[in-house]
Amino acid sequence: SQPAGTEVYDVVVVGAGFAGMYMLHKLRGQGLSVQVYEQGGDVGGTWYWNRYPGARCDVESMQYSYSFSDELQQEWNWSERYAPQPEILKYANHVADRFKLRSDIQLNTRVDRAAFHESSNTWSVTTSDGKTVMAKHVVLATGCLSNARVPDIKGLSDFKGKVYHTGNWPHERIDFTGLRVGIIGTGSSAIQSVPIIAEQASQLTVFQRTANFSVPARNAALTAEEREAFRAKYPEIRRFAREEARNGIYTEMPDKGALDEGDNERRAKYESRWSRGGLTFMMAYNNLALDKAANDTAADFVRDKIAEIVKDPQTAKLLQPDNHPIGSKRICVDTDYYATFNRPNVKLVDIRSSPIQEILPNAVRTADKDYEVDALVLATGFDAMTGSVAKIDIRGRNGQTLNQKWAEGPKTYLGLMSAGFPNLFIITGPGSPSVLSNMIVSIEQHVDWITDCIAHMRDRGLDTIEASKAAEDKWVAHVNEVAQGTLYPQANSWYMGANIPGKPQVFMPYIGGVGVYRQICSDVAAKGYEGFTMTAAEQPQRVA
Ligand code: NA7
Repeated sequence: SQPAGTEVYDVVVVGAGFAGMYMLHKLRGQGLSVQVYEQGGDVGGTWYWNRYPGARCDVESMQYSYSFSDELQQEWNWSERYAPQPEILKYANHVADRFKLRSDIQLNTRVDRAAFHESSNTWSVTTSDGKTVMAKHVVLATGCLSNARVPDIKGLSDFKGKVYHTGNWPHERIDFTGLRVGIIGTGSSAIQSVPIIAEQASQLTVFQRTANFSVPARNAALTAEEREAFRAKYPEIRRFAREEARNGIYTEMPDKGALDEGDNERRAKYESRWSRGGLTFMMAYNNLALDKAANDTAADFVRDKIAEIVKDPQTAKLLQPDNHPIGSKRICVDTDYYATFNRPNVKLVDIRSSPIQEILPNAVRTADKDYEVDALVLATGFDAMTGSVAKIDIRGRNGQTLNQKWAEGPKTYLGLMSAGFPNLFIITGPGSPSVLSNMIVSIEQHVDWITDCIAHMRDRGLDTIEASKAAEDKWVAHVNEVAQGTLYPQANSWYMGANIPGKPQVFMPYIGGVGVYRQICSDVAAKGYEGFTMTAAEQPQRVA
């Protein structure tokens, strides 16, 4: 029972990024009552928070966009091959307006708690404004890279200049003109922002623990003709991205392994991918993620490129990754990252050999030297895939919390549900392709699946759906087994939880490919939601 006046919804959705917005749109289309809570001051999720200089998506915009509305994809004009963050945020806002989503989204509201009540088979959801509502289903659309991680470095709070985290950037334009800036971290966010900050700062010091592989974006304005050509092919492009591509991106699929070709042919192929630019560099051959010797050929090619671009041999050497296969950490896509180290005002500091010991009020102290800085940028990443879910106190059957259940690593069936937590869905959760894919393709697939599942339940008067423990165990083992067959576990990456001290080291995303995964999910549904347990309502009824 609930206090009189408690609002009751069919579904509460947590988050109004690309996942939450589409989830709302689809569920409303089924006539369901839906309430979305969003912590940010507006829609857009990742693109609302990540406003650092140079922020862009590294999947091309014509593909990193919704496919559910043909009118939308035919009408929206992306300005560049990789649209900048403000444009992606504008697109998110356009979608919110176009599909009249805002009326069901409560902004500036964090979900703090969600508890399943076994007596009524409903969830109570408590928000930061102190309210509690009830819902039949809860959907976590909380994002995979949304819990920005500030490292625990001694003295950080005593730093007297400004400290910025790339994943939680202020809304006003930050101008580093005339300042000595230090940036910690060299992942995608740093690699995008370093060239821009270097143009403003009087001095930029880049603190690198692990060198990353990056390929040129070759970003450029899109012409009207290019957009039209793309749009004309959209049916095939979207079909391919969903069904055939491993990572949800339309590109030619390689039919050869890297060692099947001679040195000259191979070099020419890498050159052609390099000059075309972008993430699909890794699609030059079909075994780069599987075979170390094959992978070495691609890694050597990029290391050679770094040596060609960067003039100071010592800096070039430090920038050449030497401790993980290319692609086993998220490959980066850049505009002039390596060349930026040829600027006289940019310095690379190797903190692997000489770690940061503390932050002084005006400097970064490493084991062998102090580097004076006026402002600090933390490009130190996220508590990926589970971090935002872990911040919510989620209680399932018997009062068990999701954090207790996931103490040794996330456990899900298909990345969609976790046993013991009925009617709770996760979009792009751990155990699904998620961050190894074009996120919007994966988001749309999950949202469609969840919508169909809820419709199936309503049609049959079903009250709960829950992953069975046996199906979940089998899926977790499968996700792990597929990962072990690749080179991915050879890197200390955030895919493995390795960037968070104390986090269990488990390979979180499903690497079997977007198309394969979609087929598995569809088959499960076609077989009456195999691996899930469903219970009937005593008196089939709608909640709201
Ligand atoms: P990433 O890829 O997690 O990069 C974080 C970087 O920060 C990485 O170079 C880390 O080095 C470094 N780091 C993290 N903590 C520390 C400490 N304590 N000291 C020094 N260096 C540190 O995050 P991004 O935001 O760049 O990108 C995230 C994803 O967003 C990206 O892959 C795209 O999918 C979009 P490490 O490698 O751990 O040695």
